[in-house]
This record gives sequence, structure tokens and C-alpha cells, in this order.
Amino acid sequence: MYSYYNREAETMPREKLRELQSERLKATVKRVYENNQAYRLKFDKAGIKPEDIRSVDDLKLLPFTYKQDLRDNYPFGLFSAPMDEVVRIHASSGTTGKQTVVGYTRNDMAVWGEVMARTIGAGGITKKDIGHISYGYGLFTGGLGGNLGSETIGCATIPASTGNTKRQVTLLQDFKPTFILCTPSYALTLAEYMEENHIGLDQLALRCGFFGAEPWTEAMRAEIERRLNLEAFDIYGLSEIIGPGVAYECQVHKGLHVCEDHFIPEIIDPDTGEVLPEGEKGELVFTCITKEALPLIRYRTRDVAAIIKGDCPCGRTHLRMTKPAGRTDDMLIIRGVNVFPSQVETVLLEIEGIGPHYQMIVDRKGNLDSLTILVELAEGTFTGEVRKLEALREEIAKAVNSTLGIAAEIRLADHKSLERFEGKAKRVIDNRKLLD
Ligand code: DLL
Repeated sequence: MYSYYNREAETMPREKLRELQSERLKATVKRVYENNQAYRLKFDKAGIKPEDIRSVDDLKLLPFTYKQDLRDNYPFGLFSAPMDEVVRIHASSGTTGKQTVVGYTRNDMAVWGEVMARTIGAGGITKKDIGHISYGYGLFTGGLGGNLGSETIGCATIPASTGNTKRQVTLLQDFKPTFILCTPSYALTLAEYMEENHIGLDQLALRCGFFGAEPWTEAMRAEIERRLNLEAFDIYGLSEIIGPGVAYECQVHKGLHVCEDHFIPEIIDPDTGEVLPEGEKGELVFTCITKEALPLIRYRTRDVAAIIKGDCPCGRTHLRMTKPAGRTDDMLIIRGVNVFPSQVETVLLEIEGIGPHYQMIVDRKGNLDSLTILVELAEGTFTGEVRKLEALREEIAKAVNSTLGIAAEIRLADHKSLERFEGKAKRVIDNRKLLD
């Protein structure tokens, strides 16, 4: 039997879902047109009036919204609710430019609680469970979003936040939470700490983990499940849409169900903006249809994914998207070849003797790009045996070359020498950007 938080909504017949989407889309378009000047100008420029949108089929008539629109209207200029109805502000850090600021009304908070409860409930979590939240609390949406979902279900919720791994492990041992939310990279940091300190998995009660906020691979899932002895669920979201809770895995683990009664997904060709047929890979675009403070229309996420064809055995009717393979803007083009960090991760995790920690460094010498991959050795991997290390290095270089289609210089790094992350991992250093 599969688990649900809100079975009725999650298994709603598609025809009914479409009607609901159409109604909500019309109301949202009217809302942004009437309440937000930037959107009104955008629609006027595209020659669109709210009355032109009669059903979800008309979605493609609407103009896209970009991260730049949020920046241009910093901080609250894209809000479609008066500030006295806004009860929460979050912001995403972003490495360049201004922060992206997002807001929630009381009703938006209820929607967020609902979609996060669906996310956690899909793992079979009920109010009898205890939740440990190790995403960062603060302006980042992970901590407070996870907290909200856990409390909406009615779970005893531990707001651990990030950092102080020793204390986190003590909480896991003493309070015996049955599920955890954190980035996949932090899950590995926790596992590593326990192994180093000889803390057995029998001291923990974790049954499920809900990991996201960064791309991670199936190989990484297997590693986390083995080292923490739990069922790992992928969870996806972005601040601009609501935070975590946009899409979540069910127990079938074949793609992430998008909460389509709240967010309509589209996959487009990032160059032409054309909507691609189901099953094709492209840029993920979302339209919020129940939000009040910041209902973004056709928001370009820059995440690369596809909609999965066919029904899911779990009975949910909401469309599934593939695990995001990376972002259109963190896809590296090295000597003309498209390279995603996730491809490197998959290759590395299949090779014995190395750990899941790596870093990619891209440089340009003259006109030629070079890729160096630092790979950390697993604990006790024949350190000192130069011949064996050289053979390992060659094995990695070959595997990387055959997957990526380009050669990379592989450098082995001592166990525990690469940086560990509490939040999102930083795997790529692209020095070319500094040189341009
Ligand atoms: O990372 C929200 C979140 C928090 C999601 C906790 C899941 C868990 P932002 O900081 O705005 O919001 O970053 C959003 O992170 O566009 C993706 O590129 C990436 N991302 C999020 N979840 C996944 C995932 C939060 N499961 C950006 N797989 C998104 C791959 C992910 N990438």
C-alpha cells in the first residue's frame, strides 16, 4: 500500500484536475493583472488581457517571467498582495546579483504546509513520527518549509537547522527522530561523522530521509541509504515558486510528482521558448495558480528535466518530472561538449576506493579549456602504494572520458581533505568566468 497525506487531492481524476487548474489559472492571471503593475505592463506589451485566458490550453499565450524580473523589481515589486497581508519573507542567496525576495500571505503559508505535508506524507510519515530538520533555518526556505510540513502533519518536530554535526548526531541518538530533512551532501557528512566515531546505526531510529535543494544522483541515493539505513526520497522546489514542496517522490521512486493543483509545469526549449512534447528534456517552467503574494507566471527555472510519460503505480494522478539533471546555467561547456556535474558524480560513485566527495575545476589555457577533477580517496584506500594509486587514477580518467566524451585530469586527494558542506554543495569552480 502506498502512503498519502491528502489522497483525494493527490489522486484526483485528471479531467477534474484540469478544470481546477483552468479555474485557478484564470483567477491568478486576473489577480496579477489587477494588482501588480509590472505584470500589467508585461501583459500589455504581449497584447494579453486576462479574458484571453480561458483554460490551461491558453497558458502558452502568456509571457515568461525570469529571475531578472525579480531583480528588476527588488525587493517587493512583483508582489500581488498588499504588504499588510504578507506574513513571511524569504530570500534566496544567489551567488551573483541581488537576492531574490519572495513573500507569503497567511493563505500561501497554508498552501506551503499542505504541499510539504504531501512531500513528507509520501514516505508513510504520520503524526506518530518525529521529524529532524537539518536544512538551514532563516531566509533559505529549506528549514522553515520542512518545519511547516512536519508540523502540518502533526509530527513532533526538531528544528535542528544546520551545523554542529556532533550535536546533530546526539539529537538523532537521544530524541530518536524517525525521519530527517537535509541536503544529500549533509546526509553523507552525518554518516561520515557516525562512522568515524563508531556510532552504530542501531542507535538511530531514522526510517526516511527527504533530500533536495541540490542535484544528486541514483548512485548517491544508494550510498546514503546504505550508510544511514533509511529510505531516501528526492524533494524538489525553489524559493520563487514556494520553496521545497513543488515536487516530491512517492514510494515508487520513479520521478517526482508535481503538486499540479498548485503549480503547473511545462517543459520548454530554452532557446526558442517552444513547449516540448511530453517525455522530452528541456527547461522546467512553473506557473503558480494558488499563491497570493507572489504568483509567478511561467517562471523560467533554468532547471533541466522532462515530464515522465505514463501512470505511476502509486495511484497519484499528478504528473511526474525526472530528477533535475542540473541547471541550464550550471551546464558546463568544455571544449564544446556539454558537461553536467551529475554525470561526473555517477561515474565516480561506481568506482571502488574513492568517496562521494569531488570537485571540478575548469580552466582556460590559451584557447583551450581544461577540466581537472579532484577526487577524494575513501578511508584506508591503499595510501602509500603508488602503483595502485596510479592504476586507480587511470581507471577514473578512462571512465570519465568515456562518459563525458572529453579527457579530464584526475587528481587524487587525501581522505577528508575536500571541503564538506552543511547546505548546498559547491562542486564546480569555473575559472574561465574570472578570465573572460
Ligand atoms: O533549494 C528549496 C528546497 C529546499 C528544495 C529544500 C528542496 C529541499 P532555492 O535555494 O531557491 O530553493 O534553490 C532552488 O535548487 O532551482 C534547483 O536548481 C535546485 N534544487 C532544488 N531541489 C533539487 C533537487 C531550494 N531535488 C534550486 N534536485 C532549484 C536537483 C534541486 N536540484
